Amino acid sequence: MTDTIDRTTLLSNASGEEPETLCSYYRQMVLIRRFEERAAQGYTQAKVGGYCHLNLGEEATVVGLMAALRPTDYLFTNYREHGYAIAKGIEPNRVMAELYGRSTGTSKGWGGSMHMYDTGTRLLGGYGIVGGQLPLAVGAALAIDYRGGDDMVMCQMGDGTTNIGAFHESLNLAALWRLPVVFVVINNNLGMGTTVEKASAEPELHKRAAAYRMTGERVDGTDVLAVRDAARRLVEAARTEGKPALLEAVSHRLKGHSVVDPAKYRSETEVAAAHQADPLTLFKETLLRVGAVDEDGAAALEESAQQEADAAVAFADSSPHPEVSTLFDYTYATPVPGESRRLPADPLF
Ligand SMILES: Cc1ncc(C[n+]2csc(CCOP(=O)(O)OP(=O)(O)O)c2C)c(N)n1
Ligand SMILES: [Mg+2]
Repeated sequence: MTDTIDRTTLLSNASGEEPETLCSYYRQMVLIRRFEERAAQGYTQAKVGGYCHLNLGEEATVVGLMAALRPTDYLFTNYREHGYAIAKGIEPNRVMAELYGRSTGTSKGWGGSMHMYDTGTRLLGGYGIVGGQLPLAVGAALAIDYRGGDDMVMCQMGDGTTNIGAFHESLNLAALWRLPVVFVVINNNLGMGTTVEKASAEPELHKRAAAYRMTGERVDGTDVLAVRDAARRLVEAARTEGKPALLEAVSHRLKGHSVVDPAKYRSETEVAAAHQADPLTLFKETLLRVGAVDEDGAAALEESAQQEADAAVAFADSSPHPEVSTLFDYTYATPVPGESRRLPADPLF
């Protein structure tokens, strides 16, 4: 990674904040960490199926970004979205139930880890196809522009996504039509096992915005306050002036690409550096230093976050599986003549 992170900024940013705000961000970050650990455990117990990508190490980015949005703003993400779903306001119970494939989940158990969806909180999807969310996010921004009002769209993606054709098509249209959308690249330096330097001719990803005469900024993704403030500025410009933007949050993936990836391609030094930049440790130290919380207070927040994650597991585990008869209920939004509802082993004719 080409960037150096200035640790003093987090401290000076935090000095001007209300202790309640700082504590609430810290608790959300810990909740996401504990939730993801329980999700990984559920996977090893075969309670969670399919793919499963975690936000471990990216919690400050997730919480900072979501703090910049109004509840009515729309969000599109890639498949690494459990933390976003929680920070956008979905109950952890429903997120865990979706991972467990239960009918109480955000997508009634049919979506799983990569396909959380919730109209109430305006999370319009996790997407498993790299870059699949971008054209849809631009479409949503076009709908907002067409209807009027001051909603906006945030579209999250990874660094690897910036080399997908849909990235360029989407940024071009958003800029050309002045749509209220902020694209956010989570630069964790890895697309599966490939580094940004190996994959991107311009590794400073925010600079790609220049090709579309769009604002492009880079922010330290381990600093929840810097992320929130940068996102807020860009979100408001998108909302009020129809100025789309590209924000790059430099972040760290603590574990493998997905829960089944042992990440053998990473050196010990690299993994140690990621752990040194652990946003939870950094933020807790900062909170203690500015006196927003003491050790006992921090421990109480951590304990309550652990309990909430554990409760989500209990809720998911005790929730029913969807009825097999509902398997085809959500394939199309409206009835389609001649739609096949054949189950495996059903006769063809
Ligand atoms: C169109 C497409 N190509 C390839 C894949 C396989 N794939 C899944 S995740 C991924 C890496 C994406 O990396 P990045 O955008 O940096 O996101 P991160 O996993 O780091 O959050 C790839 C290549 C896919 N899902 N979709
Ligand atoms: Mg990546």
